[in-house]
Amino acid sequence: MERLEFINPNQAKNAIAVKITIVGDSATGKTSIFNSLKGMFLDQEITTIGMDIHIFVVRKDGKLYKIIVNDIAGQDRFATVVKNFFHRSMCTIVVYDVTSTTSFSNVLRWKERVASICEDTEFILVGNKMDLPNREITTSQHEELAKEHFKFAHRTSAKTGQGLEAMFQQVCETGIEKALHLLQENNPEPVPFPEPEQVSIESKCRC
Ligand SMILES: Nc1nc2c(ncn2[C@@H]2O[C@H](COP(=O)(O)OP(=O)(O)OP(=O)(O)O)[C@@H](O)[C@H]2O)c(=O)[nH]1
Ligand SMILES: [Mg+2]
Repeated sequence: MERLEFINPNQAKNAIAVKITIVGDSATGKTSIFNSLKGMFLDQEITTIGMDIHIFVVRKDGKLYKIIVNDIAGQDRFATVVKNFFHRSMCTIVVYDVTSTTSFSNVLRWKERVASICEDTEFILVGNKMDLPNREITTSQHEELAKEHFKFAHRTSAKTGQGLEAMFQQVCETGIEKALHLLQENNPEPVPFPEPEQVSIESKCRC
């Protein structure tokens, strides 16, 4: 996979928008994953209210893409309102915390919630907090769930940065592929006009 080049967001004129959604239980580390990618992991908990947005601009095959990440609040009190943010997600990350069996058992519930609003999104599974010693979810549990229900799967640590770049690269690649596909569907190749001789009016005129 060719490495993506990160661009200053101020130079993102004409970039193609790629919408990414990240869901999962509260405190699994969704916001921390993207803060860490921006180089600012925080140890204290700052729960997301409704939704946070993270923006990255990347270049791939000479084209610019604006990766817009909708970082959805995991707390139940936001369940009704956050549904509105799932529309047109091109790639959806479902996160669990590898030290929390509850968050792991809620993974499919989150996937279903998004799929019920946005059928046509690709799902990527992420097990986060791999730096912690008290891991509850085994590699085989992670792989089994991934094999049955997800296009790709990763394990990460927002704290140490483990696995983050590979995960983000795959998320971007998957979202970009979807965005290009949608663009092509909405703007199919124009049908070429027939050659002038084929539409000659003179040739049919009997007056
Ligand atoms: N050790 C460790 N702690 C982490 C990691 N990722 C996140 N945390 C911590 O977990 C807590 C919750 O992280 P958040 O990123 O706020 O979780 P969230 O999923 O965005 O939570 P909501 O916004 O409530 O949905 C914070 O105290 C983070 O510092 C990780 O990889 N390792
Ligand atoms: Mg958050």
